[in-house]
Amino acid sequence: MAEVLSWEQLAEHAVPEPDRVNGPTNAQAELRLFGHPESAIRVTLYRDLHAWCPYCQKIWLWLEFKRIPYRIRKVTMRCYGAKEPWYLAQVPSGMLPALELDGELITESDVILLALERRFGPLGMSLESDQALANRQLERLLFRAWCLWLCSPGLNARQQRQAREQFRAIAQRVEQALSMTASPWLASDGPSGVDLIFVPYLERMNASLAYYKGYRLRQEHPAIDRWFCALEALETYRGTQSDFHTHAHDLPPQMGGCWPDDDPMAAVLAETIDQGQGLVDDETRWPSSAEDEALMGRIALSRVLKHRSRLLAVHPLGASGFDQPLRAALTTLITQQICLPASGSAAGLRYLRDRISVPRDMPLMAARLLRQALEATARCDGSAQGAPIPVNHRFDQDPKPFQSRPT
Ligand SMILES: N[C@@H](CCC(=O)N[C@@H](CS)C(=O)NCC(=O)O)C(=O)O
Repeated sequence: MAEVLSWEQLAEHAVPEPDRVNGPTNAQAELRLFGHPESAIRVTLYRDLHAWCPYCQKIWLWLEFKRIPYRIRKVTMRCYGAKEPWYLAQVPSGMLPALELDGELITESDVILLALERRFGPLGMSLESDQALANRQLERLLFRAWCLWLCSPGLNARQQRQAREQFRAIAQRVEQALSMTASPWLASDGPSGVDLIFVPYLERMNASLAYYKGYRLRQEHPAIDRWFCALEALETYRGTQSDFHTHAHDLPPQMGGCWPDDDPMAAVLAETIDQGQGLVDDETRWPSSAEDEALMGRIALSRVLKHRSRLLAVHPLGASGFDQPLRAALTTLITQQICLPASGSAAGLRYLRDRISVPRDMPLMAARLLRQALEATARCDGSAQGAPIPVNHRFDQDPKPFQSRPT
């Protein structure tokens, strides 16, 4: 067993905060300039604090790919906590996203995308072209087949098979649409606006169908896998990408429940995801070298150090009870050597493992390494689990204590 490092020793492995404003796409920024002066800003995006809302992700990706300077104002989604009154005063329904463009407030993600396209020009193929319209309809068809399968309680074995086959048939139509071009994309010249419209739900389908249905989207549909691989090669996409653990547990309150099929593969994949192992190849096929991994471990460490006092204060074991186990897990993260945590800390370590939110807190790969280190440390102390993750809400994920500026 390795010796548990002190906070001062751990801090020696931290990396400096990246440039949130002009650097790579990230969930923490409140201002994005892409090298322009602040006076060039014409856009404010109202987006959810968790960087989880699929409709916000479309707009977020579009602005990032087009490198349009913009401000971000973050708003709490209902299932994580109370909605900010200043936002309700502007958008009484409280729905996200919203966008201010040259002083005009616009809601509804598709309306927002069209307004942005008209003001700044399309990203590749226009969203109003016949081909894009057909693809957008296909995206909604796939969405409906997914919802029917994932969110219908009490399906019997025959209905589960039927729902699976309905989904498969529409996913095959998406594959056909993808094979119309020589590139991995829906339009030939790089990711276009219509590709971005597919991103949020294909990402959520990929995660939730593995977890609840044992259906491995990327294995079943090679053209969709090629499309994901091409996306993952882009740093801009990776900055917005969530992981399977976050999606599997953030979807139920949003969707009104997600229901597992009686499929042994679903149970195996769900357990692997819950333990924080990640699903290599299904979740991401972005290759990471040993060097990348070491850096990602240090990024995870730095994110924990930044929020250390709040993390300890809100933890069920309390600051004094969780200080040593957390340092033990972080030591493992950095040194790859197992450290013994204080007795009785397994549930507390797993509580944190289950409450890392991607990309709100850190990138996918950093979170995977941190979850793995927390689990490996917890195992030294036994099999006790943290409080179950709620399925009707995620108030356990209220980000307010971690915000740098009051709302
Ligand atoms: N049709 C809307 C749907 C937007 C939507 O459903 N947003 C959800 C989040 S994913 C929302 O704001 N829900 C209220 C809340 O969670 O606070 C659009 O495309 O913009």
